[in-house]
Amino acid sequence: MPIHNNDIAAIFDELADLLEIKGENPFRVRAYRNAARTVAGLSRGVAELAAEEKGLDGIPGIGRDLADKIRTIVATKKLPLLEEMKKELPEGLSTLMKVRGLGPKKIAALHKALNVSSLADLRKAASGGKIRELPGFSEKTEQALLDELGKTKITERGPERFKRALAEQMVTPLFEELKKARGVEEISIAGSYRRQAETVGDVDILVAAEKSRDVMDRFVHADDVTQVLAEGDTKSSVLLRGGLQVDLRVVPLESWGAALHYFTGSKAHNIAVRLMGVKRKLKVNEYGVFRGKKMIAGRTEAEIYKLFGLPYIEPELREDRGEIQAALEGRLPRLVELRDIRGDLHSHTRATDGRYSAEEMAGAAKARGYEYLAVTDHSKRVTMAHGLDAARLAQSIREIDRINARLKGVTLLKSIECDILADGSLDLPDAILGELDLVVCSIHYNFNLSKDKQTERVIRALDNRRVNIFCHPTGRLINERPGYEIDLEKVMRAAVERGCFLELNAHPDRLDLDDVHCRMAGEMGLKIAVSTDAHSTGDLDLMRFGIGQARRGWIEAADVINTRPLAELRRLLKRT
Ligand code: DGT
Ligand code: CA
Ligand code: CA
Ligand code: ZN
Repeated sequence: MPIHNNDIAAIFDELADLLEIKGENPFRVRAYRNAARTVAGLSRGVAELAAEEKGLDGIPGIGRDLADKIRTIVATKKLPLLEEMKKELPEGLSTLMKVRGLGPKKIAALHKALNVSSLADLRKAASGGKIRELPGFSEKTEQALLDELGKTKITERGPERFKRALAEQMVTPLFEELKKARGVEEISIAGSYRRQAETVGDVDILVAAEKSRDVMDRFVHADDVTQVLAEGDTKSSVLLRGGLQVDLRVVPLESWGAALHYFTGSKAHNIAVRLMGVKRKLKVNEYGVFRGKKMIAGRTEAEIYKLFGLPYIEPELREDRGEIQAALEGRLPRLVELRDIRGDLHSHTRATDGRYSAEEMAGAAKARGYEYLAVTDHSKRVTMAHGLDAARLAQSIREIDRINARLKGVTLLKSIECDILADGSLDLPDAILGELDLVVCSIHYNFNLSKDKQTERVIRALDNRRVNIFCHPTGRLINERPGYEIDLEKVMRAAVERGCFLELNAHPDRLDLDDVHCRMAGEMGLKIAVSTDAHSTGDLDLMRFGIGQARRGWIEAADVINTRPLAELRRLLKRT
């Protein structure tokens, strides 16, 4: 079995973690982190590239040394340097990295002061009130750690829940394989995955077939399966490489709709539908809807909803958050779709930490049928990304004018991702910001202000009439770090009053805003931008994850500014 890009990325990430815990040179740490990101983001398999003579040459950020390491990993599935590091440091330390709120620096501190080197040690130290006394920790962080340990089951394999995008990468080859099986009449992924949840506990695949033999065979013998947890005629479960559990169910075709509905969930939505059935003396289960012994619906999902006098309810809405009431009253949202999107309003180029030129990014936007792409490189405060000062931004403005003059069918919008400084002022002077088509702004530093201060800081930035969009509004990274403390509702109201917008960052590590805040935005009349924060041409395809999240938040096309044609978008970007 060739090694996956993800596995290689995981090795580099773990190495970076351990080096950082050890307090090694930050540049070295960053080189491995960047390598992990690069490898994970490549569209071709690294194993395949490594087999070609010069296949690894010219991958940005992968120099000779890293290329050698990659070849070693491809050949042996191991990296000697990582194995050495693991021997040097207690094993549990890398598991601690999986705890939300703990980074390498904190882990190093806990290890040094309290000899914490496993989850069990951490739990003991936290419940014993030992952690609050350490410099850099407080009673609050100690409590947060305890909450976190209670909430998510963290295993040696990693967090219990997988980011949806990662689950997608892991399960897609298997899913494609199952589609080819003899006897498969219908096939779909169900569960939280189909509901576009940002993370999934496991992946549920549903098949309609008379004979389940071939599909079950292919399932338990698939390439990526490391363990068969259960095997039967209609029901099996496996673990994939990387630790993702996949369940497969096979049902008869006449039950397809009922089963798809049942296994799509959510459980809460199912219970609400079943209760509607009870009121009408109908039994609803995964085999169908029954009056007495007679099956009266179940071939399609729509049929089941229709039986209760409801229009079809999209999977993303099935969370028992009022969707059934809304359906009854005929006020279900018409959810935004990927094809409604006319452009992307957050992208980076080689001028800062992107991997391609503005022109190449424009070509990629055009290839996706977009009308416009905003180039939003970082501002100078973000030194790690070599952010732009006013002079370099002026240069980039002139360059984009030149590119636009020769571009056909797509327009680059001149912009900047301006850093919001700790006091809420912007990182660049108004004069240069005034020359841009739009200004997006975000927080990259000073995450630890009090909630009030953080909220004030952002609202002060929005006070600047040049600002249009506040990006990745909470700063959270899914499964990695919680967002900073901020009164988002207050920020959202301030944005409505000032005629600016919030971003739903579509990157699957962020998906920030979350579904609940998207819905809140829709309800208060705040429009959002769904943007990918692309650092490469391929990243533009991350849009679909943002759309999934927006749909979970009841968002319609009209709520999203980048569904508008350019002329209309320009009007929306004009603040009075
Ligand atoms: P996950 O895997 O934690 O991300 O979330 P789900 O929603 O995929 O949950 P999972 O895999 O345990 O089950 C798939 C679906 O099967 C779930 O969404 C609804 C349905 N289901 C599972 N257990 C029950 C149950 O006890 N009652 C009802 N009504 N439905 C259930
Ligand atoms: Ca599931
Ligand atoms: Ca499941
Ligand atoms: Zn960005």
